[in-house]
Amino acid sequence: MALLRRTPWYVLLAIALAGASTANGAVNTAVTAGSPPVEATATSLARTVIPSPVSRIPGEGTFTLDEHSAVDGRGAAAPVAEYLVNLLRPMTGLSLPLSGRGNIVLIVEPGHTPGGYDLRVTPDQIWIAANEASGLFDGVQTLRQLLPPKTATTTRYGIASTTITDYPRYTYRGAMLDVARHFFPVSMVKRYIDDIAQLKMNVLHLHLSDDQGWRIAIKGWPRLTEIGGSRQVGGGAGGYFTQADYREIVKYAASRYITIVPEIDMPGHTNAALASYAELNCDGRARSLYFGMSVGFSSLCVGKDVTWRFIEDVITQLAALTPGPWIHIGGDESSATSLKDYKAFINRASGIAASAGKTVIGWHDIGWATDLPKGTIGQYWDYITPRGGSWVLTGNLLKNGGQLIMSPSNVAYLDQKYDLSEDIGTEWAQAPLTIQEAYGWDPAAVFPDRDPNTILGVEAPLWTETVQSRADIEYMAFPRIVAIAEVGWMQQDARNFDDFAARLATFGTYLDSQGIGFKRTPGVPWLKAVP
Ligand code: IFG
Repeated sequence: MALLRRTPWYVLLAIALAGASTANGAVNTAVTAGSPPVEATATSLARTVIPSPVSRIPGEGTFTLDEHSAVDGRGAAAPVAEYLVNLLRPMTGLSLPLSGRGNIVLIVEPGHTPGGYDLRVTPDQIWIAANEASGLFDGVQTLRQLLPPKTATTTRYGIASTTITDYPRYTYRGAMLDVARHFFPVSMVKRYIDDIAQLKMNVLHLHLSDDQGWRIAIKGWPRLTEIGGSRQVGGGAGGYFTQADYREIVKYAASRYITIVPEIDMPGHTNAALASYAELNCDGRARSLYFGMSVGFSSLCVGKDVTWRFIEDVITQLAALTPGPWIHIGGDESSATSLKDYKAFINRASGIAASAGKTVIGWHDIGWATDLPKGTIGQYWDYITPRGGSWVLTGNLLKNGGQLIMSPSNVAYLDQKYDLSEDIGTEWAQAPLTIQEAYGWDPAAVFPDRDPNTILGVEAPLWTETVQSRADIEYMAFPRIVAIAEVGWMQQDARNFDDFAARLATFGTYLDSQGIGFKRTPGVPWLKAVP
């Protein structure tokens, strides 16, 4: 037992004497009076993990992460090894070099559960292996949660021996950030990418256009951003991504094994474009910029050729900038478009997106269309108890060989208020939306009589009509996005709220340590904020 050899007898005695464990199972070694001063070792016996792994078997002994530790990750594992050392160095203060003889070994090899990873901690080694680098990355997110928190004197970290086998329920585990109602710069999007990566989420859907803002530069259509990107809800200065900015976001997301899904919402939710180019309006008159929060009043002019030149350019350029398999064409709340025109529009726009080599996603309203590319995906946003039309619309999509991404607005919409007394948030779907409600649903039970494989995964949208800053984003997202992440990762029968709440309390300390200002919602035994 390497640890025994390296740990002086009086520290082991202190550990044995200490015995008492703190709320989250960390046994803190109290240095007994009289023994020579030693470096404090924080030893975690059963630190909790979110999402909770499929299988976790405790082992004998403890691995000590210290100045002798190094990370060995070569070939396909190398980028994850690089990420791991960059993550753990500031967390631990250790130098943690990359070395072929490291005792923290990351391997990409066949033989593991698809989409999952295997992680083993013994006194001599930490070993993480997966079929793909993305699985290894998820294993690293688990490892970071096994690490006891750093204190002023901690120079060595004890991680209890364990064997973990883990894999996700759904392959699509996403978050959506609406950068149209309020604009957020690249740096904030990158931070949100890191926020969700620790939850093993693997998709970020960016809502790039709406009535209040057009946020992505399109060559040949400069006024979309010059005018359409100039303002935002409330009338303040807006902003937009250049194509270089968008590429930077895509690249950063890919380094966290997160796929970007770009959304251009149409034919409705298009006032920003209609204010930028008069010719896109059926009456040839440019609309005024809009700073309010209403929906359903705008529509592209479906019958005009210029509209289709516009859509061709937008979709073609966005598809070329997006390495991921999906492009989102919106399709929600097109009340200002006749049903006949709406069907024709969605049929044609989805065909253009498919021709650009992408699988099309749209809000499930696109189930009205009668000629969608095979396999078009619907993002479901009605309630967890579907109302009439939703059965038909989603049924049409499934008949067309499509699947559903589940974002039921009364459990997964992160912009819903936590508390009616708070200004931030909206309340049309479910307010207050509690952590219990965000957790207590089963994506496969929304349409109970259907094949569970018709569900591609889950996604937590954050609409930003009332969300104006990084602090607002993280307050509304956390902790309810953690609930959605666990809904997307864990098997349904393995989940229960009380167990989740206990683990969430510990997770709150990670959020504190990252400066994520989350809502300490009722019903969770939150630990006191870390000073
Ligand atoms: N519904 C609208 C969003 C946004 C939302 C706010 C969808 C698909 C209400 N459409 O949700 O644009 O305004 O909660």
